[in-house]
Amino acid sequence: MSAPANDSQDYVGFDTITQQMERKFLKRGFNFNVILVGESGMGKSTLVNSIFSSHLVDSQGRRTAQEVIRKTTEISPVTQTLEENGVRVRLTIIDTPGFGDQCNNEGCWVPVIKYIKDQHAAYLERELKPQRDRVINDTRVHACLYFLNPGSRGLRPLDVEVLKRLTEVTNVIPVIAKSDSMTVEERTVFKRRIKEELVFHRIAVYPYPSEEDGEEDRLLNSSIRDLVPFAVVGSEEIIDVNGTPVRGRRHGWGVINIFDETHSDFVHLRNFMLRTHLSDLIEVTSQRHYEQFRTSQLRQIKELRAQQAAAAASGGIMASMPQQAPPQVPAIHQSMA
Ligand SMILES: Nc1nc2c(ncn2[C@@H]2O[C@H](COP(=O)(O)OP(=O)(O)OP(=O)(O)O)[C@@H](O)[C@H]2O)c(=O)[nH]1
Ligand SMILES: [Mg+2]
Repeated sequence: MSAPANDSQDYVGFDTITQQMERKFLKRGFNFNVILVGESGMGKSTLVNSIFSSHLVDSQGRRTAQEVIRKTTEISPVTQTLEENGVRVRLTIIDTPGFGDQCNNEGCWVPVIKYIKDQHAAYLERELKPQRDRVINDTRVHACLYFLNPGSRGLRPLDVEVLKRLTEVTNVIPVIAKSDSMTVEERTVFKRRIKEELVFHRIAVYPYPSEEDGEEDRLLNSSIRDLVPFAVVGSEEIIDVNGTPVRGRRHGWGVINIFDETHSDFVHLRNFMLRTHLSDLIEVTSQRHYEQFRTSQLRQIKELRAQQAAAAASGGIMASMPQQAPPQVPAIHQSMA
């Protein structure tokens, strides 16, 4: 620990708490878990690899002609530890198979919601163990990137169904997939329509308004809400543009630089997720989504225990009456997708 800035007798030293916390945090690292939801081929894997500048998950996009085309076929979490300036993040990307690809998409969201609730349940179980682990491995989903099809006119009925359910259990960040397929005007109209439809269907996407927010946070969050849904373009390819390497996509008419703010909202999305709201995404998961799950689970257990106690008590009074089996307290977790 570095020496206190002020060594006088009157200096108490509790202002070093931030340094103390930082050291602990650096030693421990942290988990960040992101789920990708959207139709097959919408560029989910490519975008997340672009955001983290690493090839974390397989994308259909081939980086060499020899590579085979891959397609995500099951919910597959991939964890990797990334390090930047001494800070370690255990990043888990949960890639989900294409959504809405079937003729009948009824219930196609069930496995995704189940996965998210399973992680809450696993955390609660570890938290309630008589001998808890000092640090609970956090597999709870902190953010969901929801990919909207740029070819649709707005939210489709399936999007509404899925978004309603997803926003109840996690922080949803909607993005317009492959936005390079739209003109600037189309993108503006599409964004406006999505915003209106989210309000109409009462779908609350992240970031949520909070009374704790100061003026600065309010301004930042309002500028982010203006951008939602983020019009993104992803690429794992480095293209040479007049001798300058550019991460982008080559079209017949030119090259899209994914980092260029006039071409897409990619940089805004990445800054928002990683530079300004990373800690808030984790905190809100714990304080809002997990807390709701925890409260409802513990309430259910309490009610069942009360029923058991009542059954036991009435068993004493009505000893002569035929006995019914007492209700069982369930193991935590019902996947109520
Ligand atoms: N035009 C355009 N194409 C993209 C973009 N992002 C990815 N692609 C291409 O779209 C195809 C599918 O990309 P993936 O990232 O594998 O899509 P996915 O959503 O992960 O697909 P599944 O895993 O099958 O669900 C590849 O050929 C990518 O190169 C984008 O922003 N714009
Ligand atoms: Mg994929």
